[in-house]
Amino acid sequence: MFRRTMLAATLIAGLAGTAHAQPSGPVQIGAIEILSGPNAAYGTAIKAGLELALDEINQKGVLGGRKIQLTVEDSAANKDQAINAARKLIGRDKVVTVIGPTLSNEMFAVGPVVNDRKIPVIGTSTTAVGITELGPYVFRTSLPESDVIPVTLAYAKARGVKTVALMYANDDAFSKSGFDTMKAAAEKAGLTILTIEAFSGKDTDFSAQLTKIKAMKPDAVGISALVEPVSGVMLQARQLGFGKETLFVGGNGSNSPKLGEIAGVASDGLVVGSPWFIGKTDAANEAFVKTFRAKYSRDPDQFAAQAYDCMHIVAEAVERAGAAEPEKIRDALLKTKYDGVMGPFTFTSGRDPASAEGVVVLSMQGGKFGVAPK
Ligand code: 1QQ
Repeated sequence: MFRRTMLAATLIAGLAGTAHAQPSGPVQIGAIEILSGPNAAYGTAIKAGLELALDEINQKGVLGGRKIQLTVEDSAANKDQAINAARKLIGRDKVVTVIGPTLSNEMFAVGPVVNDRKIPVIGTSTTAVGITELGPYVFRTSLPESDVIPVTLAYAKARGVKTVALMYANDDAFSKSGFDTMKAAAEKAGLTILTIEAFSGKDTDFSAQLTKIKAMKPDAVGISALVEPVSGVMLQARQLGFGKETLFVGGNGSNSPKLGEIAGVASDGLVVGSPWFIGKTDAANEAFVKTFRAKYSRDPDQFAAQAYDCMHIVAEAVERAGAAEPEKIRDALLKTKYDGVMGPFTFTSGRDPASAEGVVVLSMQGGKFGVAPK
């Protein structure tokens, strides 16, 4: 009995070891991103960043000239669709690494599935608490909100903010986790929380919450939500007469040019902490912005920049792994030392970004992000 179990275990281990090794041909990498629906701006930016990096990588190739083939699947921000995409990428394309998915909400569904197959899965934009705890194959290159929000709130405090109202979408993992982080960071910074108002990410009417908040006259309003509801909140806040006396504080969901596209100057003054901004003057970033503009005739955003670095990080890991094998790529990823457009990058042993330095506070000015005034 014991022997038979051992034999079965060995067979299974053997299969698991060889099923995804790719000894020749293009190295298959998969990505799961939101390319349709209301959150498509995030995934579209990420796809653009990945593909720009891929152009550069494939000029030389990896592992002695093999190309990387990237297959990008649309999740439409839907958990089931994201899981199906992962199964397709693993079963059909035999990918050795998965990049994405876009939302923490999706990663909580997809991470365990890919992790069970012992294939590295790397979020470039997942910022909730608990992402990398999903398993030893789950990585992220995005700074968690818990590293960024305290910097944004310190900025608010320096601007004289003492009281704050918090608003959040209670139906996706990122928005809820970002809110928990905002609340804890506000308390730690000694700010007084006047009220907490929840809404659904699908809501379009925030007037009840905003009317209540306005009467309390908070110095700041913190909003943890994805970009569509944040845009809706900003548009309605202006209609209800919120002016410059109130500082609006967003999170990673707000850090998209989509905010300006939807809300225009109504979003002016909203601040976000960001690990990247377009005006970074180092040579790597200037080259990235230039080539991105040349390829796509538009500006990159934070999501594109993070994805661009992540694709390079994965390609380098494949190279150092010496083989297109998930297990070896995982080990190589852990030893990453990459100098990219986000700055110097290494992983913690827990597979999160090691350094939270370089967070800049941005604010909306004329419907676009710039460095926030002191
Ligand atoms: C998350 C996020 C989103 C804003 C990414 C688009 O940070 O889901 O974790």
